[in-house]
Amino acid sequence: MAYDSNNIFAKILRGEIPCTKVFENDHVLAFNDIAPKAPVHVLIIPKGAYVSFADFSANATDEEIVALNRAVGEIAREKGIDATGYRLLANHAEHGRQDVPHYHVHLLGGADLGPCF
Ligand code: D5M
Repeated sequence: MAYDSNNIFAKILRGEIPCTKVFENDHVLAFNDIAPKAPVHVLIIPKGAYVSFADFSANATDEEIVALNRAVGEIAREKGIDATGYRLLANHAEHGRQDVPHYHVHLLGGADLGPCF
């Protein structure tokens, strides 16, 4: 699937749509989900144009992959959910019900999320 530069997260990265930013560095932006499913619901995205986990894991540089993973851990610590726990989720394509075609990790926590399956 080709990257669509008009997707919502691309617009957020270009500053065309506002977001509630919680973290940013050279490779990563993180912001609150607009429809939170938990007291903490942050979306962590690479700044590079990657459609999905499949695209990111195959084509991102090692530096980008490390940066995104380190950001997830750092944000969890900053949000104070490291000790109590959290859930990471990345939806991929049709069966994963991915809505926004720019790779993102959902970080959910701040309450008992219940069983995943
Ligand atoms: O999840 C896409 C997620 O993106 C979903 O939880 C809503 C969120 N979303 C959509 N638009 C926005 C804006 N403008 N700001 C913040 N969050 C947003 P998916 O994994 O693709 O199904």
